[in-house]
Amino acid sequence: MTLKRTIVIMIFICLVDFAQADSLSVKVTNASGQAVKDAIVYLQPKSAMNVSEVSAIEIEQKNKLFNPFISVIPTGTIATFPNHDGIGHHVYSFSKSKTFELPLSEEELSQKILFDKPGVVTIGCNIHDWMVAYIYIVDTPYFAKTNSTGLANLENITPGEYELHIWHPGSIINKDSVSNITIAQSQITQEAFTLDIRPDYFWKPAPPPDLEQQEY
Ligand SMILES: [Cu+2]
Repeated sequence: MTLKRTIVIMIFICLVDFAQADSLSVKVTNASGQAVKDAIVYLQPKSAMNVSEVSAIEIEQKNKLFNPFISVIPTGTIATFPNHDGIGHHVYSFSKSKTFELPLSEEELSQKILFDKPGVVTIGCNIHDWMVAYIYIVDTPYFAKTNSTGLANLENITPGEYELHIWHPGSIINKDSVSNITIAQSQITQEAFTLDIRPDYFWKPAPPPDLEQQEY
């Protein structure tokens, strides 16, 4: 069920003419004013821009959970999904940006998956329904994830016109919140966003209590 509620966006722009120039600091809170961690924050350039060099990440399977839970990566990143549990996992995604499947295995998988299309990829496990991870693929060198205080910092930004995107899997609008922003030379820009989070949103996936000790 999708509830349509307005995202309240409060923008404070603070200009400082020294220290880390050309940077953007974004604070994300929920409707109650609490910090929202693991929100994806990125600047989409309005003209083509080289994405940073190709990198690699690991999404491990440990204690019947994916770790990390939420990742943000540039297009061209390669991911591996090592299984440290010694029990079978069957990793898959049906998302538009990347569809793949790593058949049931108890081994440490070394298969490389290339993420070359922007968008959100939801990763699941066919054996353990609660196992979920999100990978957000972005076509920009400027991206970050909010920390436990709801803060994300983007640095060394080329001055210019951008779209500022904010995304969180618990967001009621279920898509990016987008606004236009100008990054000016030698300035630190600060913005604050309020995201409405679904009341039933789980902040961290967990196995059902009665299954936690079960060996399978
Ligand atoms: Cu599993």
